[in-house]
Amino acid sequence: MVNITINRSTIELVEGDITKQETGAIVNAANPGLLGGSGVDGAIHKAGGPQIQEECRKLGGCPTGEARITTGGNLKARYIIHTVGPIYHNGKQQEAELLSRAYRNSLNLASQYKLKSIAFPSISTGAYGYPVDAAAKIAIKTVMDYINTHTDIELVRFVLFDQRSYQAYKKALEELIEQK
Ligand code: AR6
Repeated sequence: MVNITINRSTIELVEGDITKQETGAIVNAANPGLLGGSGVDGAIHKAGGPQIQEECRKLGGCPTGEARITTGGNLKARYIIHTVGPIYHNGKQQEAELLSRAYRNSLNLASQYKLKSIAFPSISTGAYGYPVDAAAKIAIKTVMDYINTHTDIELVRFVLFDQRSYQAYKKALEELIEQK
């Protein structure tokens, strides 16, 4: 586990399962239909129960880079923020901007709901194929920029599912801190 405080907020990196988090919200790496899928999306719907799918159905989808919110169902987290990262093609289809927007819009929603803590998975780096080293830099940089200008969210935790992803985020965090 790594953590660092910037401005009034802590960024934390842990290796683990996002469905077990007790943060105010956990973020789901969803698809534009919001009707469930594999990976972290499948795990969240499975652990949260069928009512999440019911709430998602009423939302009518979510464009790439945007975010929507539902309750946490049976999860410990009070809310689930569903965001849609980009599918990685060649890096020239605005993937970086769309990935950054997915993080930023999720943080904005957490602020709107007055949440003090939020947990993110590594958006887009599974089925959507975003190279994890590049994605980690964008994720951490976007969160750093946000907490430098907003003080309401006290804890932003990245929950990385495997050692490879954890190491990529740790490296990105260390490099971005050095540049400050
Ligand atoms: N906790 C934390 N991270 C997890 C968990 C978990 N329980 N399970 C998987 N991961 P992915 P994407 C990691 O494919 O690339 C879905 O079908 C996983 O190891 O879940 O944004 C959606 O419906 C990887 O590091 O999301 C979309 O269609 C990371 O989460 C599509 O996949 C993201 O992998 C979204 O693809």
